[in-house]
Amino acid sequence: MPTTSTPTHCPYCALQCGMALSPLPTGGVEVVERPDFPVNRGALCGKGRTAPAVLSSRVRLTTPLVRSGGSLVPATWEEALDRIAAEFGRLRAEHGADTLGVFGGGGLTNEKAYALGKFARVVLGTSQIDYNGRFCMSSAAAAGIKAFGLDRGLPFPLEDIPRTGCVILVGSNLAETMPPALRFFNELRENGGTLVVIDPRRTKTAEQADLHLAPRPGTDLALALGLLHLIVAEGRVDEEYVRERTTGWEDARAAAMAHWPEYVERITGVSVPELRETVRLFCEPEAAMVLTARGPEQQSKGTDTVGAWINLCLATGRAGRPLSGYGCLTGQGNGQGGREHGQKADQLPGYRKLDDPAARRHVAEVWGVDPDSLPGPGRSAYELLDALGSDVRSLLLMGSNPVVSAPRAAHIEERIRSLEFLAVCDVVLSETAALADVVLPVTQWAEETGTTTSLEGRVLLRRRALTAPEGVRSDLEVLHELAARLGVEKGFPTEPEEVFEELRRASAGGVADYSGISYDRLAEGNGAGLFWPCPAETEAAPEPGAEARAQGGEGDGPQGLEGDGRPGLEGDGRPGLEGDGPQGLEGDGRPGLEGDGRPAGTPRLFLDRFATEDGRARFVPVSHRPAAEEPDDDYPVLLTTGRVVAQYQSGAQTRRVDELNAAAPGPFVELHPRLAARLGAAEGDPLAVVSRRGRAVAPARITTGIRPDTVFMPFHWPGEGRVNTLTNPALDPTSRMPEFKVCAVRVEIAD
Ligand SMILES: Nc1nc2c(c(=O)[nH]1)N[C@H]1C(S)=C(S)[C@@H](COP(=O)(O)OP(=O)(O)OC[C@H]3O[C@@H](n4cnc5c(=O)[nH]c(N)nc54)[C@H](O)[C@@H]3O)O[C@H]1N2
Ligand SMILES: Nc1nc2c(c(=O)[nH]1)N[C@H]1C(S)=C(S)[C@@H](COP(=O)(O)OP(=O)(O)OC[C@H]3O[C@@H](n4cnc5c(=O)[nH]c(N)nc54)[C@H](O)[C@@H]3O)O[C@H]1N2
Ligand code: SF4
Ligand SMILES: [Mo]
Repeated sequence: MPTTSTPTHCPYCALQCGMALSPLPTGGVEVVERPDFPVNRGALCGKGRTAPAVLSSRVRLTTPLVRSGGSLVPATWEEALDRIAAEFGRLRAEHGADTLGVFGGGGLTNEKAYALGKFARVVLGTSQIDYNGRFCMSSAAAAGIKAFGLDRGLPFPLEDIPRTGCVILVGSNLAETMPPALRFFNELRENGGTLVVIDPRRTKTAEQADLHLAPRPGTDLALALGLLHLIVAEGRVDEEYVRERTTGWEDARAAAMAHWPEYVERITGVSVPELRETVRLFCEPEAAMVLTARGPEQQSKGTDTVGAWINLCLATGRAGRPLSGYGCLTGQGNGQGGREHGQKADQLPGYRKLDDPAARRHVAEVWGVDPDSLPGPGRSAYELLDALGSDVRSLLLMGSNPVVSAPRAAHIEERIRSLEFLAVCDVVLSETAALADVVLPVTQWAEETGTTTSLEGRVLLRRRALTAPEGVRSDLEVLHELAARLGVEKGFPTEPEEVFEELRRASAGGVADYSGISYDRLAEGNGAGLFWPCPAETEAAPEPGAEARAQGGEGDGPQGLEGDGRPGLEGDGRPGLEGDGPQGLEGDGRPGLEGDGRPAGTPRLFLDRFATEDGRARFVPVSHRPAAEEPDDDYPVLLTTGRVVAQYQSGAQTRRVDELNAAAPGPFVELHPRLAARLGAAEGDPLAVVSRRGRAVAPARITTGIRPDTVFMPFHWPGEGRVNTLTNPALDPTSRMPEFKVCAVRVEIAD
């Protein structure tokens, strides 16, 4: 094992902050700053700083567990693996492959996500695989594909933010969810740019804003339409851009014109002068951006909502131009890569479509199987969880804790309990693992090597920095062993680099093309990574000025990407941005170039053309519609949910860290003093929040920083305070994203 410090990345969120791990004389590692990594420049939030605490075996699972006589008891690896293989084999023989479910996670490395998708299709032969990213950014992904023909969270690096003129941040509380990223927005403001934050709560992020709009939860779609209406009415449309670079404007314009500002004010609670001021801040500078996060996306109309924000960018010529664009702030550590390599219900590696015959042929060839043997698309995450115990009789779970994080969680917990067989790979005994028939203890970030793709589309190398505790094995080893037991001896290597080499080939020619990326390239220089698409020909250093040409074009790209191969490559990945990049793109020496002049993949997308067949971005005509559940006499208050800085997701990992628990010990109900007065509630009083799906209890936290018609709860805790007991699984029709961000509740003092 390394005796000096190892450069690597944080295990948690999509910012993928660089850090180094230094061995301690007493064993274990400590986190050391890595100021040379350009994104966070050494800064870390408390979760990243304390991440090594979860490595210690005190909080770890270090032996497989098998259910026996109603309880989980220690077992050998052989027993545990044999049991899983036997159960999967039996259920498949008796009931068919589609009764075997697989659920993955956006925290898994690219290698694991790839291997898991391949395992489901090739070893189990099931279509029933999906993952928690469906709960995360799937609406933004769907809207991005519709409009631009391609989904990469940010089409530009974060370093562009300080140099744009205005950023509208919709439903992101990044001061708590990605604290080191706040720097880019502070720099924006220091440079004279402005920040508009849209959030029903006056969050830490909203406090940094020049303008904070606090709409009623679930009304972002109307808000964006109202802004577009004003943009048209005030003559601020970039007609030339619309003509040359887009299609579908007339229908989108007509839809927006039906959303009068006064009507929008009534729906959203945002005043007409605030709408006008937002338009002014957004339209006056030469460049501007819209960034969305979970606020507008986790809605039953999330795809249309993001579409409306993209329309705003397109109408004003603020997409596919330097320092302008729409982006989604992806959430999980590998939330980007995790959605590209095949653990999604409808997907094959390289962001290919499972129902595309050419894509099936390409991937089947890499996998050495008959294309016809690959199953078709399966169910989306919530629908899969909802089918447990009925159509889907067993589940292999890797990288998620749905008992805490799924919507309508009491129902989902009951579905999980009704499974014939549940196998969970985890590092700790999560609330879901505790229900399993077999639990396999696996290695984590610092004990294994792998790649992740950050919210910028930057592929990074996470390196092994210490030896795993005795008794644990990697997820890749688990898949290898299970495959062998189920009759597939080859194709599931345990070395991450070997898996990556195959992933490269499987992704080649796809939308998310990693074929030009290698561990060696990722390890070079300061380890700043490579942006996809990064096709193989960029590996051999091209002549400066040469274009990174799209290769292949076998016609297997989904979403009309075929034509000339992958659009979006020309121009934005090539050296020579200097000339045409206004506003200081030059400055720091051509962004996106590695030391030796090779392009670092494609940091900036769409500068010359969008990834659609005709190269134009597509407006989508969208209209306001209410949330799936609106308040009424019985449930008169709106509930929204989200995060706090010191806990991560279902809390499976961070609730094991003393320092983080001290900072965020448990759930709470944030409410306005007026609502508190109506209930007769004082700070800290236990409140019962009741929805049509259940009841949760947590102490009151009274603040003027929230709308009086809304309460907020974080979702990091199980048990009585589990907010997902309340949430509404109404799904977006396109992305199948559940409506985590709005449902109707009644609030009472708990007795
Ligand atoms: N500390 C911490 N950091 C994390 C995570 C974590 O669990 N903890 N998780 C990571 C992951 S996977 C993700 S996806 C990201 C999420 O990052 P964010 O999207 O920033 O996180 P959230 O708190 O879910 O939601 C952001 C904001 O949306 C607001 N909101 C609620 N309803 C609405 C609405 O209807 N409209 C609008 N405009 N806003 C609304 C909430 O008040 C909240 O402040 O964070 C990542 N980083
Ligand atoms: N109410 C409400 N609910 C939400 C949200 C919300 O805003 N509001 N947000 C949603 C979003 S955006 C997300 S992303 C989900 C996240 O919620 P979950 O999917 O539950 O995510 P985590 O809590 O990160 O769960 C990851 C699990 O995998 C384990 N793990 C970590 N790394 C590895 C690994 O490498 N291998 C294996 N085998 N296991 C590993 C962890 O210990 C943990 O138990 O929650 C969703 N739920
Ligand atoms: S911001 Fe995200 S990546 Fe950075 S240290 Fe915190 S959790 Fe880790
Ligand atoms: Mo997420």
